[in-house]
Amino acid sequence: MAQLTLSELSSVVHEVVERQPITDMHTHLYSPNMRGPQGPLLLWGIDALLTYHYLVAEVMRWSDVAPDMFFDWPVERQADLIWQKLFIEHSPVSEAERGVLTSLKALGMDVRSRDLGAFRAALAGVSAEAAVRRSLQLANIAHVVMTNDPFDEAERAFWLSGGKVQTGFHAALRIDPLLRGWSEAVPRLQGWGYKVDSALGGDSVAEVQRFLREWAGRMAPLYMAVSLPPDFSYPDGSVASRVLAECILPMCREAHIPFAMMIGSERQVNPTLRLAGDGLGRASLGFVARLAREFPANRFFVTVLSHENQHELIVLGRKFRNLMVFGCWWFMNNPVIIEDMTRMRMELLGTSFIPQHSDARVLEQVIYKWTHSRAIIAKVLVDKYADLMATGWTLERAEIERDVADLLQDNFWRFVGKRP
Ligand code: RAT
Ligand code: ZN
Repeated sequence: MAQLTLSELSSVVHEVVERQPITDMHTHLYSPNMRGPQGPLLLWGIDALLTYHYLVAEVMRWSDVAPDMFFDWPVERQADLIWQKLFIEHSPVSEAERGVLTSLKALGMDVRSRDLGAFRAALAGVSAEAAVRRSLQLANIAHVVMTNDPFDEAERAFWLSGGKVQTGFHAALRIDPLLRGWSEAVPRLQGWGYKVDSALGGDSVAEVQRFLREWAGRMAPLYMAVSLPPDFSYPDGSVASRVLAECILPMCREAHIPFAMMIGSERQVNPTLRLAGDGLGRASLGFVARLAREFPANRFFVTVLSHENQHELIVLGRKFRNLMVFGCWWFMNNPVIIEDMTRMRMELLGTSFIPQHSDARVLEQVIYKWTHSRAIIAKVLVDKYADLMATGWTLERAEIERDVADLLQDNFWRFVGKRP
């Protein structure tokens, strides 16, 4: 096969990155057939896009409406305010604002009109199934991993009735209440018939294991997952440490699935903002090394929310092959940080990491999140390949295709030990 010249490099890399189907390993999307008491669990469409909690936080900086009043409004009215304040009265340069425009453009809207009513009318009446087909195609996504919470009443009924998700959608079993709210989890587990107590005594360990085994059986998750606060540590004599070591990690081994730790979220820094009210903190990652070392038969996906923790996590990735660094999570999902993190990861880990996930909560967000991230990943790759060529090293298109497939799809599937 022909060796690439330096002048061909950029266009080939960008094209390969565009064409590579994605496995989006962490989203808050749902298979379109999943329904709760209020209807489909999936969010899609213009009003959901505009009321994304990232934009709710941003509109509160310009508006003096009381948050409680805002949340009582119908979603169209909330979206109207966000459009007015963030897109009309000020230029929408933040990443979440720009993202709405990238998605609208890809959906065929002429954003020059600034006519929210016209966008609403043009995008109305699309079924969940049709919307999913369109967005996954526009974003070139082959696989979507959901976030599935057995403590969430809205989705329990689907799984308990034996529901099966649409092809291309995959479950991730999310278990935050077990590790960051044990005392509230206990009565709920008890209510569902599990014999647990607040001190994790008696049969509690076996019963939490039974809970996890049953839910893993229902969902067939690709991994188990948790979001941890910045001050989480292990072991620290807490019930959480025991739940982790005695229930979660053994059940991950039994089900042959990795455990994903998303570290650094500080819940409800401003509770009046509800979902938009969470913040972040710098974590101490010694416990990650300890877990990777002491549980070599477990595999860990890890992402961290604080900029200051990124370098430390990458270095840990070099030490443990049972640790897979992934994504630019939430407040890290901004171009300046994505580029910095992707370069740093590549310089320290080669291509043995997963550069991004979308965290999309609203379907059409996958379009902008991946459009923006693909461009950055391609840019970093061009620089790195150009540096190789400067040494006299040669590259073929197939090698670039291999590397890009590793980054955007294969590293994930190899780590979960399954074939897509
Ligand atoms: O990114 C987000 O939308 C956050 O609100 C969280 O959901 C976070 O990604 C998480 O999974 O906890
Ligand atoms: Zn998330």
